[in-house]
Parts: sequence; structure tokens; C-alpha cells
Amino acid sequence: MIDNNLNSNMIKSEYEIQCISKASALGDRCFSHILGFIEPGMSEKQIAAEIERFLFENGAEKLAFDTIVVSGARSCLPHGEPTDKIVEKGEFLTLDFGAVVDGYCGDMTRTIAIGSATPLMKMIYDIVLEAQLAAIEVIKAGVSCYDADKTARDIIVKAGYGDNFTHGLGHGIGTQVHEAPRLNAKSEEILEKNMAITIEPGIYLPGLFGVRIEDLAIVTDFGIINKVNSKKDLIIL
Ligand SMILES: [Mn+2]
Repeated sequence: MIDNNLNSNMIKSEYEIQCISKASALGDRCFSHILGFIEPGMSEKQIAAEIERFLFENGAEKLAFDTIVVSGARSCLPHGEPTDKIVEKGEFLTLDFGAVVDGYCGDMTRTIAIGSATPLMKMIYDIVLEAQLAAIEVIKAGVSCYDADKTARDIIVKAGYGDNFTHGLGHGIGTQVHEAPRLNAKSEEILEKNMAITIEPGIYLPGLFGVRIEDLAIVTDFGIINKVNSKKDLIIL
């Protein structure tokens, strides 16, 4: 029963796509705002509070999910909650957030470096970005969710970090932040036109740092329309 219900909502109407687009656009605006706000010495909680303040001040009805702000070694927690930990120079900072606008969810993630990044940080970032771009390149109506996941996963596996990509490539999104279809190694679903999905590979090195890059996109017959337009080359603030 529940599954049928989910499946019938996988294909979004034009109206639903409009709402999702608005939520995503607000996410992009929030990301550029927060880039001007973040400074070393702030706590994860302070940054999360500013993200949420901006979202609510600019049209969010509520949050799509609990805002994730994790820095340094904590950035290897894919679902980490913001804490009083201070964000320091030389660390990665992962921001994963979304607003609900007109009943529909946004969801985006960017990982940025504070002050500087080591060669290892840059290398891992580039692998995640390459995996994310490869998945974006392959996704269109008719492609299986399994193959979409595998496209990104193969790049991360080949680079030697397969065990550190500990979640699926992405998920459907709509009125709920996590909907069908699931894009992962067990998925049996096929992508169809007007599905709304996230594309969010990550690599997590316990004790060191993590990187995740997440866009939200609409599937078309020819590819995707990416609803997240924030820069993806490594930002060093
Ligand atoms: Mn997501």
C-alpha cells in the first residue's frame, strides 16, 4: 500500500517541479549567503542557525530536514548534527540543508575548505566531484537507478575509496525529503521523465574528513535539468 502510494508520486507534475525549483533556488541563494558569513572561529551550530534564519527569512515554510553542518573529522558523519565544535582553518566543512517551499523540499550539499586544503583533501574532493559529474552525465529517462549509482561508485571504487562511499547515490524528493526511487546498489527502479532526484556521492575517511556534493535534478528524456546551480569546484574560504 505504502509503496504503491510512493510510486504513483515519483513522476512530478509541472506544478510540483515548479515548487521543487523554488525550494532549490532558495538553497542556492542560501549557499551564496552563507559563504559570505562563514569565518574560522564560528561554531557549527552558529553556521547552521544562520542557514536556517536565511531560509525562513526568504520564504521557507519549514526545513526539509535537520540542517547538517559538520567540520573537520566530523565531516565524515553523513548525517551529523551541528555541535559547538569550532570551525578551524585547514578543515573541510560540509553543509547539507533544504527548505520546504509551497509544500516541496529542497536538498543540496556542498563541502568547502576553510583557509586551506591539503593535497589529500583536494584529491578526495576531485574524486567525489568526478563521480558526481559522471552520474549527471549518464542520468536520463530509461537509465536504471542501479546504473546511475554504479557510474559514480565505479569511479570511487577505482580510486580506491569504494568502502568509504557508505550510502546510495541519491533519492527521489518531493513533499518528503526521501521518496522513491532510491538510487543505490540494490535499486531495481528505472528513471523516468519528470522524476525529481538527488545526486550525492560522498567519500568519508574516518578520523580525517568527508566530502559530499549533492545536487537536485529533474530527469528528462535527454539528461537532467539541474536545479542546484551553486559552484562545485572546490571553494577555499
Ligand atoms: Mn539528500
